[in-house]
Amino acid sequence: MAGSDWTCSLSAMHEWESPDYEPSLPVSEKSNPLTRDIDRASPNCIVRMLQACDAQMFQDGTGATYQRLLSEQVVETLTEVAKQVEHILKDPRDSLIVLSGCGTSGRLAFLVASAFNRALGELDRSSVYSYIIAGGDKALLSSQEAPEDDPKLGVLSLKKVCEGQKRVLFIGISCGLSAPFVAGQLDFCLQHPEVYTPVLVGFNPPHQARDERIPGCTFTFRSVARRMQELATRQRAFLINPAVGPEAVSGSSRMKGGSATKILLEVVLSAAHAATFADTPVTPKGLLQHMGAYEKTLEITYAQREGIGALLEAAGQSLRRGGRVCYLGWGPLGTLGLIDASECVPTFGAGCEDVRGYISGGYRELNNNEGPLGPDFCIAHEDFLRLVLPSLDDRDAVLLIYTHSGNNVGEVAELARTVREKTSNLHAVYHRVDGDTAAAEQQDDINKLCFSSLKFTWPSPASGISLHMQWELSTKLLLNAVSTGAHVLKGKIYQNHMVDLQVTNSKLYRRATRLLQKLSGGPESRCEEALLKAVYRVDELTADITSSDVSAHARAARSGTKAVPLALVCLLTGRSLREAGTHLEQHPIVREAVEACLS
Ligand code: S6P
Repeated sequence: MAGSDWTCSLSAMHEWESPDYEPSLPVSEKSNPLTRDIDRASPNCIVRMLQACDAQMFQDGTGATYQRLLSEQVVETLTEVAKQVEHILKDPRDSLIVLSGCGTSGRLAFLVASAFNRALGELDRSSVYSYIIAGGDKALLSSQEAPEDDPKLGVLSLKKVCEGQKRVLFIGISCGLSAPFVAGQLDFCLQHPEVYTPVLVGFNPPHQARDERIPGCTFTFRSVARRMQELATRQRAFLINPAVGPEAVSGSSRMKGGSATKILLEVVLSAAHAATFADTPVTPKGLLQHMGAYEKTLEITYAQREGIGALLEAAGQSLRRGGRVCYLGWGPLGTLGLIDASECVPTFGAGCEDVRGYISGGYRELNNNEGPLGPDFCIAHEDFLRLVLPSLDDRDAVLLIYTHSGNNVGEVAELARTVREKTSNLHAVYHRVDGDTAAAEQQDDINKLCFSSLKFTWPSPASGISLHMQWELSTKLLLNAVSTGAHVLKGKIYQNHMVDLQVTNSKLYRRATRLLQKLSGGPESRCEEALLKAVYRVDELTADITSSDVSAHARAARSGTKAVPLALVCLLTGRSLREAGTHLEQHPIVREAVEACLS
């Protein structure tokens, strides 16, 4: 396809909602008809596809198969949950609001809990929010996929955080309604209603929640979601689960799933804070207004789609030439840079150095529970200057990410000068309020140093809506577009699937098997067999292997690479593992390797 003339028809926007469209898959795992050809699209076209995908978040739900972000029922539940939060804020003694999730969902739990604790701090109030991320704080900055499968670990970490509390509002986030870690926590809450009120945030209807047996447990995610659904009628549990449409890269819930999580949580918590501290009662109308501000955020962000396309192209070129992409950020936008960069490793099989984030102030600014995470996780600008700058050259792209509101434009200019001595591949992305001319001179200096500068100008906010949260969402969308687009340009995606995924937990194992079925046309049993052979690197499966469970396979998969592409080549060509390995060596770009087999 696709060139520059990609247009998105109304039917393509809605195709995924048809009951006949990939009926066996939950919404969060379906492939998006809008991005079928993203692997061959131009940079501008990629941005337009991502824009259309993101716009699906706010599609009208009237008469639709699924409830949506703005559906009456969803807004009603958000209102109820906001009131629960308000109760706790008004009387926070022995009470806690816990946000928990795995991978991106845990990262957003951290980001949102931190922001609202900061807001409380500014009002001289003590913190009320806690976050839990499966695998602990190092999962904020790296992929820890295995703990996601461990419901007991989920319960243990919840008990630890809630020790001594008498009232806990627990918000469990699992975009796919699938993570056993979160299912375990929700089940524990349901068993202890005298303390815990559970809220589930995700983006599938309950009947599409994962129903796979969880080893050692009597429940599945679906059975937990069903129990919550029953209790929801009495407001003893809450389900916030609008559909936002399939992800641009199938299953990559860091994108829309993460954005929608951020929107929903912020809408709820902002409303509760306004009710408690600004005497503005929680109402569905108020919540809808907040949502409207986020919809506007998408518009303002994608109005710059050509600028985003240029950034994505620069980043893609760097990766293709073996260079690096570095995000240098300030404040929460810096945290978003750290998060986006760390997700490239599990999402695209990228190397740790391919895309890296650094934040001004390092761990002091990040303010995570466990503090500095050791030499493998260097995140401060000083670390960038010490470890990266000496070897930086024009192949590497550097993005400065900041706002004009934090009094740090001078610091940005200084860093820009230092980086410019090593590479001209320097870009600025910044946000400012319309009419704010402070720091204009320093910005001029930065513009002169940078190859491109992307300026986002925002209207002064209506009351109650934090501009900072809109800037964060805008930055998340932009960085997701840059890193996803850059890896698409590098040839990491086939159609709209990530083929080279690591099967390091049960969700990824099942996704890989399905993908092999789809791309090879073979039956499930043959595809799983091929996958296992590639995971264990054997041409014949032993009884030991076939009698092991998925968690053992996921453990084995941690030590190898390219299992899924290898299995696919074997399935498509009938070659042995060794021959398939040679084929992949000859075609290091996964998309080309697959196409060579198919042609
Ligand atoms: C997705 C990301 C993953 C997920 C994690 C939790 O792009 O790479 O780490 O966030 O698997 O998924 P879920 O469905 O429980 O939110």
